[in-house]
Amino acid sequence: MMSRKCILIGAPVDSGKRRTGCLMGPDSYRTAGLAQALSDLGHTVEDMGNLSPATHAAEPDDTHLHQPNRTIGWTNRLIRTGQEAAQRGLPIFLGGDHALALGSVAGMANHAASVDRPLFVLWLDAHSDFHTPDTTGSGNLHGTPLGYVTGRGGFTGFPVITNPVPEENICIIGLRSVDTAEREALQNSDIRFHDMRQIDEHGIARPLAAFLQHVASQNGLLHVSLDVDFLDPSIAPAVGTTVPGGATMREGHLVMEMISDSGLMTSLDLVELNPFLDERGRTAHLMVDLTASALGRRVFDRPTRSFS
Ligand code: NNH
Ligand code: MN
Ligand code: MN
Ligand code: MN
Repeated sequence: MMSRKCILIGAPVDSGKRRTGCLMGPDSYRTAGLAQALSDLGHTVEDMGNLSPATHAAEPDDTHLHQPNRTIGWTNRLIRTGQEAAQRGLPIFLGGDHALALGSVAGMANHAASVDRPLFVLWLDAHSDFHTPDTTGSGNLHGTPLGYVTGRGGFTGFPVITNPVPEENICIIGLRSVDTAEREALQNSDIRFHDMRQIDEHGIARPLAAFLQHVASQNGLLHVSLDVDFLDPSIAPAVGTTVPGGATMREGHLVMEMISDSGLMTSLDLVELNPFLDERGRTAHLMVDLTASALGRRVFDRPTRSFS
């Protein structure tokens, strides 16, 4: 495992939905020992502390959207900070809700363009987050980042997407809650998506291995966006939008271990942790442990026996 420079970017974004608490996420990851876990693996760790949103206008009162202007402020801040950090190391965005990914992914797309490599995105989530401001029923912008970064319309007032992520560069795994408008848009898109039923039938390794192989063949950068609700709520209760039937402990770790083996990951989001809903820090600890798996933590360096 290559030694990396991990840059922790505290992004206490809490504007992406109505239930608050995700703003405590970054400090919860710190308390759960994220920096130590990474340095124990031989990585260098820099903690940039917690960011705040760029200056933004007051919220309009004539919109179905929840706090659009604060999310615009966050998006501006995260694009700039993320793009700068990506030149120096591997940014790890400590959320914060998933609205932070409007900025983190757009920033990584700009970075990828600047080094003339394609960006790929692995979206680990119960939800597809492919809404636009026009299609969202809830008005919660944490349901829109994949719509935004692929260049779908309707994001008035948001930074213009200069480097849209091609749909065929995106893979979503873990789906079990998809709104009607998203389902139709997804099915008409080139995004690769895998719901839990497919994972039950064929396992989680197969679609992931295929995607990682594809990223490698294109010499791509890989951004991983890990939503707490990818995991089953029985092991990861600290999230506002629990959906039963999620990934198990081992499925979660296997995904991260395969990402680590691939050596492809160049940036990571840890999102939707709501520490107010946690049980003695267990969800924060699990997210830290999954991050460690993605960055090289192993029981053994090599499989001790081949079963093939
Ligand atoms: N699709 C729903 C919405 O747009 C739920 C989104 N919630 C999430 N996404 N937690 O990951 O409101
Ligand atoms: Mn999400
Ligand atoms: Mn989700
Ligand atoms: Mn631990």
